[in-house]
Amino acid sequence: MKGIEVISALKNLIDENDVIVSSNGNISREVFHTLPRPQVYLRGSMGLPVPVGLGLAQANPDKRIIVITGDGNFLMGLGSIVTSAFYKPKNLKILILDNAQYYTTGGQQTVSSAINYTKFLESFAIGYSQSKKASPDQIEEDLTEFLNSDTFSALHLTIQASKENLVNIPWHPEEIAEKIIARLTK
Ligand SMILES: Cc1ncc(C[n+]2csc(CCOP(=O)(O)OP(=O)(O)O)c2C)c(N)n1
Repeated sequence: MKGIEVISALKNLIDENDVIVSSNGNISREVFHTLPRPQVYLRGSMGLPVPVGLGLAQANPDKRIIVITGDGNFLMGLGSIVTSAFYKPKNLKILILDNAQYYTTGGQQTVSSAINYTKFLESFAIGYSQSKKASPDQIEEDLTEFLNSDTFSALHLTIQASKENLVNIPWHPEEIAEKIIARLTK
């Protein structure tokens, strides 16, 4: 499956109580073009989806914070998974979409293949963790289980690199922040 197909499968599983934090580059574009707006679309700031998600989860315990991150972004901000595992916010869900490359900047290889994600995530005693290949027959069930588990959760899915050429998000970071603050403080 492609990342955009996984993201599309989230459409029927989320509601207005959920806040998505998407990693910079292609994933933010896919989220912008596929899911209800506004969400926290990171732009430029690589490595920050998990730290931003953790902060939002701590500050908004009544909301479910769903981080959608590429493997490059996840690996760049790796320390924050340890901090998240320490605090274990039940409302923090981390979805890692692993295409083994920095697709956004031209497809350079990441070091993701060096990691056994099953063992890696389990080693932090994350309440719910899974690592598997995204499959059309299973995706809805996998996402439902991941989102509805009553613990801090992580789901690592291997995906195919996208081929979409989506137009960039037309909102500046300041605009994104204003819109999301308005949503969170409503
Ligand atoms: C600190 C920093 N380094 C490099 C970049 C350039 N950059 C933007 S997106 C990206 C790739 C992100 O890779 P990944 O999270 O795996 O997502 P994918 O593009 O594969 O969907 C890179 C290298 C950046 N924005 N910031």
